Amino acid sequence: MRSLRRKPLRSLALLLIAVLVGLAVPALAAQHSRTIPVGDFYFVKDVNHTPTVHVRKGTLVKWHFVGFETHNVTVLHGPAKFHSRDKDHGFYDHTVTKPGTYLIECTIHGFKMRLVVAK
Ligand SMILES: [Cu+2]
Repeated sequence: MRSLRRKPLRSLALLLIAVLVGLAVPALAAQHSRTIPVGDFYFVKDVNHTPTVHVRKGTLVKWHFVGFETHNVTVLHGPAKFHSRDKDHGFYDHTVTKPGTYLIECTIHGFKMRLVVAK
């Protein structure tokens, strides 16, 4: 029967699709990410100026709470508003989708950083 003889081809096609999906999933997982420390009492590193971090649009930004005190990540000015909860450990993750310059503050202590998102 013709239909029986076609089935191996169908299996081959399904196998091919499975292989292509298998290749595509790791590519999605390879989204750009950038980790930014949140310490006592600074973003990025303990310096006497407001640090600036440059990333591309679509980057997953991971603020890592490395201090002993409780802090937060809050956009004061920028193309989009987002903020974390008050945290003393772990991460706050946010994917930046709108290009521009964000001024970010820990509203508990007042230290700041700039995040520049390129197109
Ligand atoms: Cu703080």
